[in-house]
Amino acid sequence: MVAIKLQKEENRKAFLDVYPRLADEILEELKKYNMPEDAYEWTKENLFYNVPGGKLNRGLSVVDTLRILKGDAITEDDVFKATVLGWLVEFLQAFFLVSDDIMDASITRRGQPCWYKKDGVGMVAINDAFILESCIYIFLKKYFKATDYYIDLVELFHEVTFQTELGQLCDLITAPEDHVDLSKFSVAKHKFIVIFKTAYYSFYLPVALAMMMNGVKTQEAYDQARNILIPLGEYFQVQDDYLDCYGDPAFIGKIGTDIQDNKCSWLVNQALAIATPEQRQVLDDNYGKKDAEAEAKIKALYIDLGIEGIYKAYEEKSFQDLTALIAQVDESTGVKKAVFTEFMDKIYKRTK
Ligand code: GPP
Ligand code: MG
Ligand code: MG
Ligand code: MG
Repeated sequence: MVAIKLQKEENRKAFLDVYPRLADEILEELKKYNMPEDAYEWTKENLFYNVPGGKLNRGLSVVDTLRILKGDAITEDDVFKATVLGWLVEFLQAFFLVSDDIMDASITRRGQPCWYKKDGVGMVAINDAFILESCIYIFLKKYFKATDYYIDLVELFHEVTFQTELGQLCDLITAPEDHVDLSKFSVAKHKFIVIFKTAYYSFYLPVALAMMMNGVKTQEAYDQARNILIPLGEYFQVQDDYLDCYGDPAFIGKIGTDIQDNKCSWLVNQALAIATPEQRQVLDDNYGKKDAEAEAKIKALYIDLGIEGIYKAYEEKSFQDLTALIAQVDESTGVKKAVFTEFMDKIYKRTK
């Protein structure tokens, strides 16, 4: 157990050590273009402020998955390439988070002010997000153009980006700032939103990348992986919704905004399902208001409704359902059960 933990720490450190080299490679591109000094320094800060500094779950999962798939046959070059792909998932995530924080009017992220909130940044952050996205394709070309799966990687990043943007669209238009209408919410709507805005890029993408690297070509294998990773990602985003309200901002590194932002969160859907007409009135009157007092009324109602208990029960049931799904995996197609249990271990009962 201790040995496994030490190994994990070492893998994480090795992963982190590659980042400065990647950032430098982007900065070299800027030098080639003779970018003015201030734009060079700006981009340097963008790269170091927004890409590293997260939990790195998504990025590390590419390397972890490849290790499981290849076993002892894994080479140093394999680990390096998987590390690059892992960082590309982190670039994608940085592109999404910088943008999402503007759209959600968030205040902090990863324990520091959101990038757009920094003095002098503001809406330049939108273009900075685009730059982070472009980095993905610079690296894919640089490190993978010579492989027979290069186009598969490019298409996968494009497809998953599109899916995430569709999820974000539904998230946003279900939560208009100027018009609260809780009848727009439903458990089914929530499920669609979270699968698209989170599950594809956070869970399916890292595993599919490692499978492509390992030469897996059959559709059946990718379908099997997707059938487990999408519900796993759904569970992960329900945790995110829960932590938005109940997490400790000092620990999760961000201040929750879902109630004031009128979000179709898992919590409000649970509340809507069991509220009496009087409690429903409290929800209608206070949800989605940019006002701390109204937010406090919603939180008090969640306590009356026992929402935390409902969440704990959901967490248990999800664990059992996912464990059952994993048990059914047919390993002969080119996936391994351990890929999924590894993910489960990373996120089950997470508090950040
Ligand atoms: C998480 O939603 C979803 C994303 C970060 C995807 C954003 C997609 C774009 C196309 C910009 P969230 O708002 O609940 O995340 P958090 O709680 O971390 O702000
Ligand atoms: Mg959001
Ligand atoms: Mg957000
Ligand atoms: Mg959230």
